[in-house]
Amino acid sequence: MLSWEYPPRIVGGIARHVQELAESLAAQGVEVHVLTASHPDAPEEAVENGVFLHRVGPPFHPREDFLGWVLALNASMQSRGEALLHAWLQTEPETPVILHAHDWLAYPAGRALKHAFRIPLVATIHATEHGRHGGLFSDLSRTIHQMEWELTYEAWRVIVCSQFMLGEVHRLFATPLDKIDVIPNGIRAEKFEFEFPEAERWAFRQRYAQPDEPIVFFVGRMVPEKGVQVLLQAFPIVKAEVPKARLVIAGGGARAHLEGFVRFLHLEDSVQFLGFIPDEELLRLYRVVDVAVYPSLYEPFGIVALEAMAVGVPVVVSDAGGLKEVVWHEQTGITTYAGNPESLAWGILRVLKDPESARRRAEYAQQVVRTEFHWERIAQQTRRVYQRVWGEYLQSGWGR
Ligand code: NHF
Repeated sequence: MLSWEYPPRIVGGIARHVQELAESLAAQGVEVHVLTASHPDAPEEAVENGVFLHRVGPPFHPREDFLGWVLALNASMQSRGEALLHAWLQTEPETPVILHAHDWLAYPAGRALKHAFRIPLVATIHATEHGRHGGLFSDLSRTIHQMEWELTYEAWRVIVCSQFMLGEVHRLFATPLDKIDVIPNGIRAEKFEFEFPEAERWAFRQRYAQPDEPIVFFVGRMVPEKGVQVLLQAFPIVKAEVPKARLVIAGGGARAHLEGFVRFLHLEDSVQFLGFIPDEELLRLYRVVDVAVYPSLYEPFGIVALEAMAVGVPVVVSDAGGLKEVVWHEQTGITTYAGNPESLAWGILRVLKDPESARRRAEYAQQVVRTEFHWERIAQQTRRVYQRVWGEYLQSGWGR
């Protein structure tokens, strides 16, 4: 597998996806090697929970030359990949080997290794540049779009995480529908089931709010498509009916403009930005908040909604992209109109003003997460894709 992020390097959902998929595949007997970017706090070569990790290349990406860094990372992934493949193909030439690239950020290395060793490449498209920006408005975006298209073209099969993404990839890249497999993302619900005694829980909650103040929670990157600005616009409407509500916003990225907007709204006393938070704090936060809100304008899937659902926190989401496949309106949560603060405020107030129905939906959501979105099943579906690809590859005459 090739991925630009893998814990402890976490930028967005891909890191979680690749780690949990890789570990679940390993638990099912697949030997998984992940080529990924190096990180100052992680070993370059390691076996973590059954997964072989090879962290290579420059650890930091300069803001002004992201593409240059991606290409440098890919050159490093390619050379480490070459060394691994040479060794395996010499010692075990009969063992099936599949390359699996996650998003355009791993495309150059994936393509190079595919052609050098004549082994099949599978691609997961987690999101598209066109979707993220609502179009292609810069040379960088056009370059990324081109690389995404090439990745879908070079891949033997393409995996996407929602029906929404199936449509988007087909529409943007003309990928044949029968070349795409839809496999949802999952969540490891167990990670939320740790000991958190009542007294400790209240003390922790006190850092963010008083006991009688309901906490509205958001976690995500501070980029326009995740919709924090819509949530800030909705919050005065929420406060008009529930004056004690507090908003806690976690996630990395530049936020000076959002803080300025909070001051403009005179909400400084009830909105708190935490910035990027480690998992330890995130998991605890989920255990103390009253509602989790994901108001994305574009969302291929939305693993964060699964996180809240796994813990039993009521969710209010927008109906963008895959989110409405993850959260079933009125059954496992509330979906609202994307980009519409009134609609979002309505959803949040529905939870805050009727906690009993919210609790019922959250309980059902907890069950659904455990049956529909668990990694064991997703890893099995992924293995089926690998098996199909390997079978077709052997028949194809293209191989080694
Ligand atoms: O969950 C992992 C993630 C998705 O919606 C998410 C996104 C990028 O934006 O598949 O990839």
